[in-house]
Amino acid sequence: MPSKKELRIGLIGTGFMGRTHSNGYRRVPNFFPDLLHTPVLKTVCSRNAEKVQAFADQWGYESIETDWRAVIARDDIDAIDICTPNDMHAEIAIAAAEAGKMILCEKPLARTVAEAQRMVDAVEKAGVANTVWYNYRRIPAVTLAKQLIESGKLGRIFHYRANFLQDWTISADVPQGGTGTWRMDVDAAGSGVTGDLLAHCIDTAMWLNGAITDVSAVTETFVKERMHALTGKVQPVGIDDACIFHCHFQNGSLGLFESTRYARGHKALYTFEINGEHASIRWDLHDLNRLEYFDHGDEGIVRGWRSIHVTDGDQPYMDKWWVPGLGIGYEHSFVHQAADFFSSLDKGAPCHPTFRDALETQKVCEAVLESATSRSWKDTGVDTF
Ligand code: SOE
Repeated sequence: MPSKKELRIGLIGTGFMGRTHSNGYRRVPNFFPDLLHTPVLKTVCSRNAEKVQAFADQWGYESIETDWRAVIARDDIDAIDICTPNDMHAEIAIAAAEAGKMILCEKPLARTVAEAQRMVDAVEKAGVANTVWYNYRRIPAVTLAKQLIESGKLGRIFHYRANFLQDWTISADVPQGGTGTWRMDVDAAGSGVTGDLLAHCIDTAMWLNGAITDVSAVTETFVKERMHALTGKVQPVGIDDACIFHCHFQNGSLGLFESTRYARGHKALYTFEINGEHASIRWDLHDLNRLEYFDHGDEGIVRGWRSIHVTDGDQPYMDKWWVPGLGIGYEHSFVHQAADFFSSLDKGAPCHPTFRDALETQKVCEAVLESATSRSWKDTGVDTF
């Protein structure tokens, strides 16, 4: 058995995503024992020393830092994992690339295409491994959808439809900015639901169905002013609370996307449906182990939607987990992403989505926002994915 290669990780940011990534790293050696690379949780960084120490104790990091620059300067760190608010992604990633570190960056890659482009230039110039945590690709049922499409079972694709619905910002008392609510602050986040939620839908859509070439969008900001947690003042809200767009894919199919944080009753409902000439598929995050599949080739009397419980060892990732019939959850998508990153290092191959892939998603997000502002169709500039 060849000896393991340690990948010493420096995690920057200890919020929700810091926890999902840490859990991902911790599970990989248990469930993906054949990988040559193995994570070592070397250090974790956040501004508050007491809080970051508690995080390090809880998740098993060997040390703490309170300045991200110190993490990048350390010789005993191989990979930087960026889990900060979006406004820090570019600065940290570019500094990490210049220091020769590998980078795993939480989505969206950046606030703007210009920032994302600088990040791509930096990692490609430095030649460092890089990936972006668009985790939903790694849910086995979603990966199975990719396999079905690639096998040609759907035939020509006509329609791609996706929703990502939440309801946590309906109250006008939710502040903008600060810990926990930075997603509401346009300076920290770059945009609202477009960059936060539709970016997931766009990444999955282009992975499954190819490039989105042009878009027409509407956005709305329902609550126009909110208290800013950092200044204590009521300030205009700069993010999009809801966004609906339709689009063309390069393969000739039509897309329809909706996201909002004002869909009362929906906490995190991500769904998509794809209609092809021979078959259709649909998926729902609330029932994430299932892929719904309709095959027009089935014999007429039994033709109908079948519900595939994606828990069999022949199905993507499932040979790593329990026994057929026993499902897995949201957190496993991050375990899979971490494992795929280590596997790509074992093979010397890129781990998709790379920064360059995520730049293309960023281009679509930016075209969506520009289309909504200008009330006109916009080309995305994406021609391959
Ligand atoms: C927002 O509420 C959020 O946490 C996103 O930031 C995540 O990317 C998404 O997966 C769930 O919702």
